[in-house]
Amino acid sequence: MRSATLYGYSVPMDAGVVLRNPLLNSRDGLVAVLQHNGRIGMGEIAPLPGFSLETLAEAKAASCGMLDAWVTREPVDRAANQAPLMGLTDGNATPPSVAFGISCALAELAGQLPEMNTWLTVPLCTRDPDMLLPILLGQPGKKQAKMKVGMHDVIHDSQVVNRLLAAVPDLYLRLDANRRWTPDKAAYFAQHLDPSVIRRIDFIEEPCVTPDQSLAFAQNTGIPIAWDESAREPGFQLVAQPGVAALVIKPSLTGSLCLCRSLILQAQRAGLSAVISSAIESSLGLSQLSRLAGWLTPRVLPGLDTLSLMGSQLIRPWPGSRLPLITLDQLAPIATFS
Ligand code: OSB
Ligand code: MG
Repeated sequence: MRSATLYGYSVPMDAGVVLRNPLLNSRDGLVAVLQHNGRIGMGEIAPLPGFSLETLAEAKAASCGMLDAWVTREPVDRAANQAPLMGLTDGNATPPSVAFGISCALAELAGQLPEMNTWLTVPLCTRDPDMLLPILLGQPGKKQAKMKVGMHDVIHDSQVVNRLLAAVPDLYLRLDANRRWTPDKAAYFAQHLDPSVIRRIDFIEEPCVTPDQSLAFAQNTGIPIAWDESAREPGFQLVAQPGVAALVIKPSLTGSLCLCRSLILQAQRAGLSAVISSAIESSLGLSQLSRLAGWLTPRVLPGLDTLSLMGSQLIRPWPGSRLPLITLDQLAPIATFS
């Protein structure tokens, strides 16, 4: 017997520092809970306003359709059991957030999403870089952090980067400009970096407005770039190019585990690092992203340090977080399928 329930959640959020959208002050999403043969699988479906193309209402409708189809389909044969990794959840009609969440739930049911979890993430330096220092000292292995740039003037940004890299001589930085810079501004930023710290910038995500401008920036400055927004645009082709170091993959904006896995493999084959990253999921989604990263990108730390932007955790706690936990029985069921 298969059964499924779809729940809704809403958690207060202050993501202004990451999303550059101070008006978005709650994170709203869905949780799909699948049950079969005494096993349970969960997935989070949370379109991110400003990034996802689907709305929450569209995600809800698509989720209901998929859960209904799942419970009424003939009991599992071997092929159906492999559904999450066969990509049955992707398709033009399935929004990425839904494909990701339902494939996670199916993978948990089928025991295909490894439980082993390191909970490691690259810390996100949001407001005060000095707050990062104690976290970095506690990091095992390579010290690394991520910093948003492009919100202040480029002189300010370059000074913060110089200061941080000078203060911690074994620190490596990922930067993210979210396409904020014109080629001139990007060049100006690079000119104001201390030449001795440049080799400790692992990459900068999307420095310029267009991919061609970002490629030219990498080639002119020697600072490697990573694709994030560009990789989700229609027609994007993942190829090895000089100056391109990494592909950032946000599964909630991309699609099923199967699709994410094939992108990760493509990136790795092209010699790029594949970096699993948060689309500001709750602690439930983040813990699954962490498991996914430990499984498929074990040598690259994911970018999952967004839980502190939220007012609570959801269903599964993240170790060390002091935020209150909303449990499953506190959520409102939206629809039940059996
Ligand atoms: O641009 O990478 C982004 C979160 C939500 C939407 C977009 C982005 C982000 C992050 C997540 O920066 C944090 C990370 O990648 O480490
Ligand atoms: Mg980015």
